[in-house]
Amino acid sequence: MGILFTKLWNKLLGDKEVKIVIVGLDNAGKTTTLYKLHLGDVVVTQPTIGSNVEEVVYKNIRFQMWDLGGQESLRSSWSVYYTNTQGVVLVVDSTDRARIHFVREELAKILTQQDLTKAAILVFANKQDLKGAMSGAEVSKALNLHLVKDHEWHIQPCCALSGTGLMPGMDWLVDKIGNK
Ligand SMILES: Nc1nc2c(ncn2[C@@H]2O[C@H](COP(=O)(O)OP(=O)(O)O)[C@@H](O)[C@H]2O)c(=O)[nH]1
Ligand SMILES: [Mg+2]
Repeated sequence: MGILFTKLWNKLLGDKEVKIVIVGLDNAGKTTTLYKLHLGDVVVTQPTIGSNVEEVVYKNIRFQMWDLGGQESLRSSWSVYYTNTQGVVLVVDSTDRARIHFVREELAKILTQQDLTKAAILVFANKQDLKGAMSGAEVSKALNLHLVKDHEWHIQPCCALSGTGLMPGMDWLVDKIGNK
């Protein structure tokens, strides 16, 4: 996966500085996804607001990741994190039907962020290996993605544990960012 990814980035992005944020509720599979991409060591940073942001810098790309929800103090500082972000990866636990409405609300808030008006949104419908997981179409519907007209978005079913679906999703995102 690492080598493929390198080729992809080299082809599309050159030396351009890129920032991608990975968000989702706790337990969605964000850390698993980031590690599965084999980009290098993930560094946990301690921002002044006191919340953990995991970060990996890979070539000219900065990935930052944090949990959505439960941290009002973080939310008020979101704009700090979203500055210069070209791509957002939203990781969803497709088996977590009880909290999907919460993800929808969080996504709606993300989409209103001034700093993200041009960002492409990739949604990973994760944990497709588990019985009872919502399909990509179901997650899409539950998140009201069809109502999102002012951002480019894409939904990708995946299994972060095995890596299935991760590259097609990142491929889409890189393509969108590279064409900007
Ligand atoms: N079955 C299954 N479990 C997964 C998948 N992705 C993540 N997990 C598990 O879900 C739990 C939470 O994953 P983690 O990456 O820590 O979530 P985070 O809180 O969003 O960073 C861990 O036990 C992972 O092993 C997946 O695709 N399938
Ligand atoms: Mg995590």
